[in-house]
Amino acid sequence: LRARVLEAGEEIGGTWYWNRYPGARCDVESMQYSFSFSDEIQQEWKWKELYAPQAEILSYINFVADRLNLRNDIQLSTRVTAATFDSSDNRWTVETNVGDAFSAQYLIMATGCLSIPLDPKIKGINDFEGVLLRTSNWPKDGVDLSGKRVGIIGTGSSSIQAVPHLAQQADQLYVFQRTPNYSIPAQNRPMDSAYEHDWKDNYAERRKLAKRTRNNTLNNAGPKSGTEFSREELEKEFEKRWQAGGIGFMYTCSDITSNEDVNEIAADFVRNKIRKIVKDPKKADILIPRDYPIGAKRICVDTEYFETFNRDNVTPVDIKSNPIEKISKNGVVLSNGDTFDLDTLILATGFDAMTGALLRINISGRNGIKLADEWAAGPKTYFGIAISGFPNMFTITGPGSPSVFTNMVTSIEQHVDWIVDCMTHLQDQGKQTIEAMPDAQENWTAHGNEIASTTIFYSAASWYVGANVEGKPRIFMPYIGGADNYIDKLTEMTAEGYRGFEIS
Ligand code: NA7
Repeated sequence: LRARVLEAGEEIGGTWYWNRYPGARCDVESMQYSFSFSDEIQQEWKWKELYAPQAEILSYINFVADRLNLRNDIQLSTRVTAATFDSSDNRWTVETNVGDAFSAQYLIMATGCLSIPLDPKIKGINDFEGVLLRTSNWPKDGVDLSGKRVGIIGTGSSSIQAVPHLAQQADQLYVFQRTPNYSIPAQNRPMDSAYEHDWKDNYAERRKLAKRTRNNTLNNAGPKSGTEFSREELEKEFEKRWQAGGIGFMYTCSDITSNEDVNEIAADFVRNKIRKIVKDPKKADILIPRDYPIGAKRICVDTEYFETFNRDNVTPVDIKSNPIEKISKNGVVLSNGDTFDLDTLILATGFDAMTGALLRINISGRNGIKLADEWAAGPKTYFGIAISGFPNMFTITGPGSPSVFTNMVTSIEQHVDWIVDCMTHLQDQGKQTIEAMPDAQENWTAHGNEIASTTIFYSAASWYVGANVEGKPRIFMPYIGGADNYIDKLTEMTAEGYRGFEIS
């Protein structure tokens, strides 16, 4: 088989190419957030920090592409606009914005879970006469904000990482916050060489162990349920996790996202931390999340986010109780008439997650059915890797797979391996198509929804459930049953002769 990679960006790197705002950093440890398929590569690359910044990950991706001589197969600055399956020859035609029409037997959608940025629908946004920036497409040469009055809308992971950096430069920084977020300190530090060597000496074993966890990451998942601890003991455990840093906090106990009482103790622990860190009680009051469970929106990981509000030049602005009325040519105007004159306005307002990139391509499957119609009431997939009615099309980390709840690199590798094995199987058997059967897809989707319904995840207006996009169906999109269980089920289905697929 020959492969052609079509990429919208001017360079490779995906998320790590686009999201180059100051402070952008991974929240999975570098030693784990890397490819495992080549021991040579994982031994050779040297990570400089415990959690890698965006620029380092982008260099790593480029290093891998060069090392494997992949560039000749990649066509940059090319956005796929349509993909159409033709049953008469069982091939896909893939059209692009630069006028290509490729014919392909297999179509692999590696379009990303968070790749379609959203601008807020705020009146007058185009009237702003200052500089309008987006964390999701930051100027490549950086921006000098010294002496500037800067506003940032949004307080998700992107903003929480950017704010401490913006604050150091800006004359005044206004953080427009609709929903306060829970955030855990990364406790990032330079890579300790003994730690690096320990990982490199034990990579094969560690990678295997990581795949036996719920999130494909070794971060000391607590085996115990929160109910086995007293409140005091539980708080001690949370303190240990807080000191260790990172998303491991959300794995302190096994039921943190399913037992509301345990979740509330964790949430309260973080609220108290915010109260202690932020010296001005009025600012702290704005920044404390109260009305949704911790983890129901993706947990944030920061470096001195809350501390930054102790600076005189940083002001949190509550736009929940006093929403933005409009953007004027000078800046932001709130409903009560308060105005904030700005030189620069930054949008950190999130993404059309999981389905956004797929639905922006006009995908037509067997008998002309449209993906947009099939998913009108929410995404349906078989294992998040295939869609009924769309033969020979695969989705990498698609909705219905653990994806964003895991170390993405590992989940991507698992899907890539599965797809390659599947195509090899078809070629070996002299078969032309593979297609998920509707009932298998129904069962898988129902299974995912059923697990999600036993969790706290429907209790927040998050992108996990599509709540950040007007009119998007409220369906919990990732698979929350655990990466370990997922891969067992995928392996079992495959071993049973690709149960639930029709191969012809
Ligand atoms: P997120 O986490 O989706 O955050 C977007 C933020 O923007 C969030 O605070 C939103 O508030 C806010 N937002 C969105 N639209 C508006 C409008 N119209 N007005 C005011 N505020 C708004 O995106 P990120 O880029 O930070 O992070 C995405 C993922 O990347 C993250 O989860 C990690 O996986 C990495 P809301 O909470 O909806 O009230």
